[in-house]
Amino acid sequence: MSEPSFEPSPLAPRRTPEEQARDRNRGVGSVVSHQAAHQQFAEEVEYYLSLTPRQLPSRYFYDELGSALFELISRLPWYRITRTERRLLGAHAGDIFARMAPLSTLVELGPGNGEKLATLIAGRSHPGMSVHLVDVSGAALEAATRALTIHTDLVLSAHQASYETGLAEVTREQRTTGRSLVLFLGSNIGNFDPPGADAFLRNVRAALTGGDAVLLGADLVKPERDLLLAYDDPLGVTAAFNRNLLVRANRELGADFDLDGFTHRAVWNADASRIEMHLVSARRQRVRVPAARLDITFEAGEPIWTESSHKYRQNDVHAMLDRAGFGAIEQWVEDGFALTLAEAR
Ligand code: AVI
Repeated sequence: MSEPSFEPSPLAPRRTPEEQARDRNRGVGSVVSHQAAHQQFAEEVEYYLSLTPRQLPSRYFYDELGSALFELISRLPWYRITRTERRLLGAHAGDIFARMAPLSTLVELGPGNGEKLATLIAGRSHPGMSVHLVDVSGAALEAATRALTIHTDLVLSAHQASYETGLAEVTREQRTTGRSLVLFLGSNIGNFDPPGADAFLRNVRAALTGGDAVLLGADLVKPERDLLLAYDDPLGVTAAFNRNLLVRANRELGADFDLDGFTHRAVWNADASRIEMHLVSARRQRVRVPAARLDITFEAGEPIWTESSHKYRQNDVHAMLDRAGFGAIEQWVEDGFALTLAEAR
């Protein structure tokens, strides 16, 4: 399959290249009211399902059920990103804080349930350190705040906002003179396409000053068999996570996707260095999505491309950070996963 075509469809308002990069990358949309969020979901489904090949943006995986399914994925023996990263964070926290001294501000973009940050700060006191959690999901912010409340020496702020807006808020609020560290973990970077990842890191760099840093978690290229097991697990949890997009479209947009009519497929695209997830139509079938003004006939075998998860070589991570204006200080690697600390130049 070729790179996704992000040419605006005749159904969608024409977007600037910047807007397109923002649109297609998870978590970078703006936070809006419930009604506006519904409208945005409808418009994006209309736009992306009208592309060739048909697509659905992976950021819509994370409704309440999707977030719970992702938590389950992170416990599967075949999906090692979460566990390996936690081990690395626990093992190298001392080193990270020593290298970042005097650290006054920690910002986590997309904190999930807060466990990664909790692992990083466990067993140390950080009197008066400001910790900012940035996420579009109020539920994620609540869970992360709960996971961190035992650390009464921290000054905790939650920002229900896109990464961009949240970072800008943090910069505006900043009163301290120490250094800042931005965490972007879990290989969330891999869900951006390469131009989107570059744009995202450049934004992070623009919000920082020289001497601040980013801690980036990135999953590395590994044998295809291992990658396929991680994204098409024998228990079918990832398949459920993928198909939940259709459940969501049925519930929120009045669509009539037949869940049994779409099969989960994960493929390794070696040329683009990414795992792609698709939902493949099992037969020729008609699907209506009233709120998105769509009436589609899927051919048998026709895919909907739902996610790309890019995998890197250690040097790719350095190069990506370098392009954004960061110089790597240290990279810790274990079990096919790299945690890289890089300083803003
Ligand atoms: C959140 N993100 C980094 C996960 C990944 O590995 O791309 C989402 C995921 N998709 C399938 N399994 C997990």
